[in-house]
Order: sequence, then C-alpha cells, then structure tokens
Amino acid sequence: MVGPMAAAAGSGVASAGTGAATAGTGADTRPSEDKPKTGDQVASCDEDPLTALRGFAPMDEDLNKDYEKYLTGELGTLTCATEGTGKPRTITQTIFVPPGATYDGKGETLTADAAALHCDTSEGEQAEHQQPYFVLGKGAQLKNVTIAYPGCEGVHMLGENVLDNITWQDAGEDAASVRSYFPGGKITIKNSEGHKAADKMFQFNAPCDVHIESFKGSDMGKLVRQNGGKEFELHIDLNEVEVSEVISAVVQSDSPKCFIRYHELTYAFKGSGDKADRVFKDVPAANITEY
Ligand code: ADA
Ligand code: CA
Repeated sequence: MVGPMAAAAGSGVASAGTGAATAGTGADTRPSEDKPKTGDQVASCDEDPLTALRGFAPMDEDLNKDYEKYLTGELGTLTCATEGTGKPRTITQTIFVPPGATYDGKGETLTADAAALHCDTSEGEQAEHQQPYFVLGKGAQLKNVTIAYPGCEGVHMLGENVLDNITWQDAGEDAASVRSYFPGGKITIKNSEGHKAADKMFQFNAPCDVHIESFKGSDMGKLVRQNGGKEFELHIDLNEVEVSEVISAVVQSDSPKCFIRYHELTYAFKGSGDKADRVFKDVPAANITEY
C-alpha cells in the first residue's frame, strides 16, 4: 500500500502551487459564500503543516496544551495536498489541507491503512485517538472525495470550512468533527452523503454555525452531536436533509444555547414506537425553527 500512497502524495505536493493559486491572483469564480473571507490567510504546501497548524493555537492555556498534544501525539506525520488523483487509493498518512486552500479529490475513493492511521476496525469503531483522513486548516475546503471503510476519525475541521460532494461509505468514530481546541466558525457540508455511523455522524465540540444542505444519510446513532454536557453556543441549519435508520436522534445536545433551523428535513428512525422526542433530543423547543 506504500507504493500508490507515495505516488499520490508526490503529485499532491507538486500541485500545491496551482491549488493555492485559485484563491490568489487567478479569477476566483466560486460563489462569495465559498471564498475565504478577506484577511484569511491562503497558505500553500510550501509551509510545514505543523507550523501552519500552530498558527491556530488557542489562547486558553488548557486548550492550548490539548491542541499541542493533538498535533504532536494524536496526529502522525501529515501529507500536505490540495488535490487528489481521481482514482481509488490507500492513504498511510492524514492529508492536511492548508488554510484557505481547496482540496479537490476529483472523485477519488480513499481507504485508510488501518494500522498506519490507528483506525479501529472492531465493532462500532469507537476507539479514541484514531487519525482522521483529512485535517482542514481554517478556511480550507474539501470536495469530490469518497471515504471508504474504515472511517477512522473522518475529517477534522478547524473552522470556516466547506465540504462539498463528500461520501462517507462507512463512518468510523465520526464522519467529521470540530475539536474543542479548534477555532470553529461557519461549517458547510453540502451535496454529500454519509452512512453507518454507529454513534454520531457529525460532532461539534466548539462554537460553530453549521449548515448541512442537500445531505442524505442512513444508519446512524445521531446525525449531529454537540459535545455531551457542554453549554457553548451552536447553530445548526438543516436544509434538504434526508436521514433514515436513525437510532438515537437527528440532533442531540445538552446545551441551552443550541439553536436549530430546518427546511425540508426527512427522517426515519430504526425500529418501532414514537420517537418524536428524539428528533432534536434535549434541545429547548423554543430554539427550534422550521423555515
Ligand atoms: C466522544 C467523547 C467526546 C469527544 C467526542 C468526539 O463523544 O465522549 O469527549 O471526544 O467523542 O469529539 O468525537
Ligand atoms: Ca471523534
């Protein structure tokens, strides 16, 4: 598995310059909401991934320590890339997408080497400290990628990220998440699908404004989980979302500051019985708006 990975990593790095250029001098035809905001840095793979990531270290002392542990203990060596190969390949390192850059997988299907990325392949795949397929720097975008089994830690999103046309065939510990020591901010997940998340599909541990649009999912504990027992502010917008075989909830939160807006949401739970109280589990009714 090392052969294809090495070749793929090489081509990714070589293309980093062109990837970064989309947001630089070349005409940027993306809709304004998808462009990095003014003032956001658009980095390239010229910068060492750890140096780039350390640029987003939190001020809070405890979070700062956890972030450093994450960078040096949990994540292994990172491959920086801004494009994929369009073909199936196995990865042996987490892919880092620099801040403000777009990684276009061109329709590729990625499979993690379970040993290399410390992925849990036992029932439910819930071990902590698995590595993600991707770490997205702040303002980075990810598109046209299928993530196969094992799902591992899916996609780690620092904040201000867009995920477009992503398929999670069999989510691992979770499909995508924002850690407590990440900056957070607006997160858009659109034109995507996710399946087989034994626990949760999307996990948010820091304040975010989450937009999930045109998403289809099946077989999951929860579509969205706000970190248990936490009270930070989280906004969730579900627009054209269809989920089936839901076990615990569509959204679950313990926060009085979790706010949900939804439009064209379709859901079906696993098993029989009235599950009406499980759609937005433990979210204050006053915080929920259909539009
Ligand atoms: C579990 C765990 C949390 C957090 C979360 C995650 O729910 O209990 O502390 O680590 O996973 O971010 O995936
Ligand atoms: Ca996780």
